[in-house]
Amino acid sequence: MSQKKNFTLGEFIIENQSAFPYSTGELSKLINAIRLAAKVVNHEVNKAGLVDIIGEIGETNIQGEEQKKLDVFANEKFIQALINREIVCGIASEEAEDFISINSNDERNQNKYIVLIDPLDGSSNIDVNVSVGTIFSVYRRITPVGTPVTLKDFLQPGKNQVAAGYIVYGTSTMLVYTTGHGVNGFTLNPAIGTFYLSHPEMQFPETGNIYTVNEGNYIHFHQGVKDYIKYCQKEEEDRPYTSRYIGSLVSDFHRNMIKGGIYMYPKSSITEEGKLRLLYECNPMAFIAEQANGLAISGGSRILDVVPTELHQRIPFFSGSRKMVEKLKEFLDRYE
Ligand code: P6P
Repeated sequence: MSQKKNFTLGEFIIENQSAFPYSTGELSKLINAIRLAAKVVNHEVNKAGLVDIIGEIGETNIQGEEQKKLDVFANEKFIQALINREIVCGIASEEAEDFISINSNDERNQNKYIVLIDPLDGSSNIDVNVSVGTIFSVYRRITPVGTPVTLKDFLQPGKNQVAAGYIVYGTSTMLVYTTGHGVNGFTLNPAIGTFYLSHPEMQFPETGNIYTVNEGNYIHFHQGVKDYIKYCQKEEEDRPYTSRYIGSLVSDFHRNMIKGGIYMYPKSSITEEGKLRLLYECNPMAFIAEQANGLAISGGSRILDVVPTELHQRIPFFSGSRKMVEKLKEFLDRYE
């Protein structure tokens, strides 16, 4: 695939679609819809502190979490962008209990894709001006085209994904995504509203010296995780590692993919299933991790092999540089 630096995202999509002559172009249209919504949300995130769109709306989402105005705004914008183009037949969102079934009247589209999205991950950081992100995951439906989607279309293992990506609204706004042929990062030039290919063929360094975990939960972790954290802190070989934790999955994952590191959100005695959601946080990040020569596991199993049972199910999540995840697994296996 052509990786010409400074390609715009639009040029990149066209160039890479031409590599698949039989493609209908719907996946390209889908990524373009994500691109548009990302610009709209970025604009709002960047002015959040200036106008009355931060803070809570006095409602809670299905996770029982205080809904932020920007959560709801971002959710509406991504869903609107996808529905308006009639290229997806279903959407599931972290912000909504049930999935949305979409019937298209546009015969030009096979209408075969479904999207799962966490529209504004880490939104508790908005009020303190720490970066947040959007995470998306794309599958082909498995029920017949032309019939309403069912829960079965959404409960597919992560290895079935056709695309996944994230937008990180940080010091600069980036869109990073994969369609199964490597990972590429695009940085937004806000002056002209264009994403440029700034990080072609992103790869996790094989190892690193950053470990990322909320150490405030240390006493609740299972012994294997505790032992690994002590291993990271021991003065030996290339250690102690550096501890870095932003509390925003997209930002922590993105930093570790560039510098090398491991992100951990383990299960614990207070969160037996972990905290992160399998379908619209762990699966898309795991697809990106593996496409960038990293790993993503949940205890003993590969995240992308897990067969989901519920739309909003949580799962322990460990992802990052291959050698660091393999070393963690050695510690976990001692207690399995
Ligand atoms: P904790 C944000 O709410 C999130 O889902 C991830 O973005 C982040 O990594 C994690 O939760 C932070 O959780 O329990 O450390 O605040």
